[in-house]
Parts: sequence; C-alpha cells; structure tokens
Amino acid sequence: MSEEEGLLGQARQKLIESKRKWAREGRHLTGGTATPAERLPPGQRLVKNWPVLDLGIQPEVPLESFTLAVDGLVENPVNWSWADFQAQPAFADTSDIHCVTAWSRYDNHWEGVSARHLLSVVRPKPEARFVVCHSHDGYTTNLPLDAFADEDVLLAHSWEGKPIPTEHGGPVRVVVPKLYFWKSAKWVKRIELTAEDRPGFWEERGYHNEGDPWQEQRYS
Ligand SMILES: Nc1nc2c(c(=O)[nH]1)N[C@H]1C(S)=C(S)[C@@H](COP(=O)(O)O)O[C@H]1N2
Ligand SMILES: [Mo]
Repeated sequence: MSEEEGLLGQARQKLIESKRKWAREGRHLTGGTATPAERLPPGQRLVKNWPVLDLGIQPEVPLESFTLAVDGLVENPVNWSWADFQAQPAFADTSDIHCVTAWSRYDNHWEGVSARHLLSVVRPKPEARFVVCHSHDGYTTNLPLDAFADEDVLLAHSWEGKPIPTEHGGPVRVVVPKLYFWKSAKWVKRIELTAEDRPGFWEERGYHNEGDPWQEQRYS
C-alpha cells in the first residue's frame, strides 16, 4: 500500500481527487491581477467565519508530547518541547487569510513565535534556500526560505486571544499571510531547510508552487 493510501484512506482520496480536478480545470481563476495595495486579491470573496479545510484527519497533539523540530541545512538544529517553545520571545501580528478556494478573512490576530526569531536560533547554512513544513497528518508544504523569513510569518499558538483549536491546526500552526493559506501548515511538527525545492502535498497535485494571491497563482 502506498503511503498516500495508507495515510489518507479512500474517503479523503475522493476529496483530494475533486480538488485536483479543480486545479486541472483552473476553478476559481478569474484571470485578474492586483497588487497588495488592494486588500482583497483577485477572485477572492470576503468571509466573516473561518472555514476548516484539511485532509480529513485532525490530529490531537497533547502539549505533554508536543515537539517541534527545526533541522536540515541549519547550524543549530532544535527539537523544542512545549516548554521550550513557550520560552521563546512572544510575537503578535494581525494579518489576512487568503484561501485558494476563494475565501479571504481579514484581521486575524495571531500570537506565537516569529519565523525570524526561529531562524536566528537555528542559523540557516548558506546552502539553505527552501523550507518544507511537515505536519502530524502527513501534510507537507514548501516555500522559499525568503518567504518563510518574511516579517509577518509565525508559528502561531493563539488566534483572537485563545489557543488555536484542533480543527485549525493547534497547538501550533504556521501562518504565512502573503501566500495562499495552503502554505500555512496546521499541526506542524517539523520544519526542514533544504537546498533544493521539494514540492509539498498540494504542490504535487496541481497547485501552484509559489501561491501568491495577488498574482492569482492558484494552480500550476
Ligand atoms: N497539516 C495540514 N495543514 C494544512 C492543510 C492540511 O490539510 N493539513 N490544509 C491547508 C489548506 S488547503 C488550507 S486552506 C488551510 C486551512 O486552514 P483552516 O482549516 O484553519 O482554515 O490549511 C492548510 N494547512
Ligand atoms: Mo486551501
């Protein structure tokens, strides 16, 4: 049995197949462009609620067994416990969510540890150019190290002043506001720095490798 069949099962496979089909058909593409000066990227509509999207697995990660590894091409790999994670400088930021399925949600108040701080601790080697985020549900997503190192990127433990609920990726999820939300890994367990770009779960299934909402980089 392949990893995909074993990990995801048939019901989930069906959902993945339909999203793949949308990617092939260019569903939600408007052909428009916009700059971040326009707050709502092309083809997006504003929502007030917060939809849940995942592969059908919502892993429970007890804080006692929480670990976050940051490794690969770094001088100082870490494997933080929950206490280690909590001991890092606190970072708070407010940003918008843009999901490839065409909803956007403004003014999300996040708290956690900034990607910049994390990088200052692990110290990327000169060869490191990409990041792969690995999650407890088997999900992966890739992005350039430069994009991960943006000032608004964080490993969030709280949203609107409360711990991030399990369905939204708690205890810790990545938040990368300037890219479509599939680049923001829920239930993150490992952040790997690499020299070569390695497409993640959706990037291998027809989603765009970069995923800039203002350039409408939905599908490849
Ligand atoms: N671990 C994990 N992270 C994930 C996903 C997933 O299936 N597993 N889905 C991605 C997608 S496609 C989106 S749109 C957002 C959804 O996050 P939300 O459920 O908190 O809205 O999470 C992203 N991160
Ligand atoms: Mo998504």
